[in-house]
Amino acid sequence: MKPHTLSVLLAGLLLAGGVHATSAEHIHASHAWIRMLPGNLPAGAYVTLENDSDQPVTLKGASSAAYGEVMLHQSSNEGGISRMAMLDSLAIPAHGKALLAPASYHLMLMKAAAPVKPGDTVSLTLRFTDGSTLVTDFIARPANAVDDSH
Ligand SMILES: [Cu+2]
Repeated sequence: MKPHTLSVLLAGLLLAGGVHATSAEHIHASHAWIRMLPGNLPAGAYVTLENDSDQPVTLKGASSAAYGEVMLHQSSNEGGISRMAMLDSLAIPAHGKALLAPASYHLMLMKAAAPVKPGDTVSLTLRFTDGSTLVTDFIARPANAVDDSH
């Protein structure tokens, strides 16, 4: 088989794969965790994202088999009133990092497919505007868990 034939075959296989986006090898996730809240309250997911590349990378959202809806939010506190706003995207600077942490940026997890307990691992697929994705395991922690990412 000529090398050319092989590459055409591979291209065909990749196309057949369809939905498989490239894995974001330039992004590294650490300290990924979820703060569980009682009842059906939405849970916040937190993670540190580091960008190894020379280009800024933009997180545009995430999805998970465990949750029907995942939204990118930013918490703020104005005059003692805490608010959450939806964000379209969050930039991770070249050779820099973005911190998703309590009282700041987070992924809001809604419509749990099944109850998630502290200690469970939930896989989230982070999506970036360059089309790449990063599958990351988040550890579920109780509501009173403290942020240890610093
Ligand atoms: Cu939120």
